[in-house]
Amino acid sequence: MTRLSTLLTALCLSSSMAFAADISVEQPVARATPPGQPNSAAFMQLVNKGETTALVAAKSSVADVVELHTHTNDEGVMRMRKIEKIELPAGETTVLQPGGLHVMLIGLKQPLQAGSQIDLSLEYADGSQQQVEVPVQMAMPAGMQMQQQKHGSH
Ligand SMILES: [Cu+2]
Repeated sequence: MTRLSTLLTALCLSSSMAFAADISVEQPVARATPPGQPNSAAFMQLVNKGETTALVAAKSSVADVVELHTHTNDEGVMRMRKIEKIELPAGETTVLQPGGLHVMLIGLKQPLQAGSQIDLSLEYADGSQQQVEVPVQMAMPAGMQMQQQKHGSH
């Protein structure tokens, strides 16, 4: 009995270590697309309750390629660019939102319809993966409307 419980304890410890990243994904949303639009984006809040890690990759069955992107302000023009990872500092909430960090869905196999859900698999720096169901919603175009609103208020 003692040996068995020691073995079970060891198994439990090793399985919990395999899921070292402790990230809670809140308010995930993917942007609905009109027919013919090949790309979309997903947004969410990543709450890191564990140690510092990073989001290093993502995939989804609805898109050929999924990339991690950010926006940079290039002399007033917002441009997207691919980044290798999204840092997730311990104890902090990292926000992916229109006009900022986002998960880019490239080469959609079909239009994303509002009210449906897509699957998203997130991979962290320690190799652990997390499956997320992401609701599809109509959303404002990334950056552009927000930009105009900001400029209008000046
Ligand atoms: Cu993008």
